[in-house]
Amino acid sequence: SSYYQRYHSLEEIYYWINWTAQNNPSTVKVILIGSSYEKRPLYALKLTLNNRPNKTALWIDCGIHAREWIAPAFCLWFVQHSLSFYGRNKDITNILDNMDVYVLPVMNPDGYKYTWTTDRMWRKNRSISKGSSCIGVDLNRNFDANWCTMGASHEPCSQIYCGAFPESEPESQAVADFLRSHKDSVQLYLTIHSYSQMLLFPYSCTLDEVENHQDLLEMAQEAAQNIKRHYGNNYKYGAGAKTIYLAPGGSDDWVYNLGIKYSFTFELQDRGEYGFLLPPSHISKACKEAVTAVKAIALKVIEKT
Ligand code: 0X9
Ligand code: ZN
Repeated sequence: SSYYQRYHSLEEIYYWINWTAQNNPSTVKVILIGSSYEKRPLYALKLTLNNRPNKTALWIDCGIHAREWIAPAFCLWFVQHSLSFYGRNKDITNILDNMDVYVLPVMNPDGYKYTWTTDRMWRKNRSISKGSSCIGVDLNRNFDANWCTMGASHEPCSQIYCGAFPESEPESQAVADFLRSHKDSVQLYLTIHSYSQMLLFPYSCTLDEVENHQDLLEMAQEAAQNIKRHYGNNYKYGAGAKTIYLAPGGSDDWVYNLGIKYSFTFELQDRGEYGFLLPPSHISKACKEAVTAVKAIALKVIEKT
């Protein structure tokens, strides 16, 4: 199997980031956006395949939840796919001609490391809370979108602990800071999770519909239909709160309120057979499906803007 059909340790991913940038000096840059609670670097890659002026941008982050190993695997796959199919595949070329792409392969490096060494089912980051022996904040409850209302918990021992205050964690703060300072160029935000095969969009923090609900619904529907047609798998789609559950403090909702009106959470394979323990033999199909969805959605964003 190829490098991209395996899961990689955090050290291997850091090595891969550096290697990818070195091998593509004119198109790939490494950006240090911050560091984790345990002081590991948060590196994003910036892909610039075409230097035309006034380009918009696509942001993709992976691995906000430690145990969802298919997510970092997808970020690596997507970078590799973009670099090798630019100029050969019509859709990839069109997307990269019109957008720069930022990819953060592992948003939660401390948690990811911990799933490789100690507890495969760890979800949160690894920060210590005052007054509790329980560790970790759910980074996808730590953003400032109806923070810690119904669907999150103030209890540090909870898997959905929201943290002491919005953006209390260095990982969520780094992503929020980067997006605040790039909100004029970033038009499309994607955050990759697993599992359950869903394409979700805001809101998850309230049952209210967003102003461009119909647009987002059509984009997600087209993406799901393309996956079904090419790969036969079913993906549900819809606003988060009504499709899975109310869950405040997520990055997708916060980004939407910041003004990035195309914001999606992908929940990749599977639907529970293996769950978070998706075998490496399934990586390629899971990533191909997700690329199909990215293409459908990014092309629609380009059409609309
Ligand atoms: O609950 C989550 O954070 C995500 N599901 S997961 O099983 N990967 O943990 C769904 C996130 C949907 N978006 C928001 N809740 N904002
Ligand atoms: Zn998740």
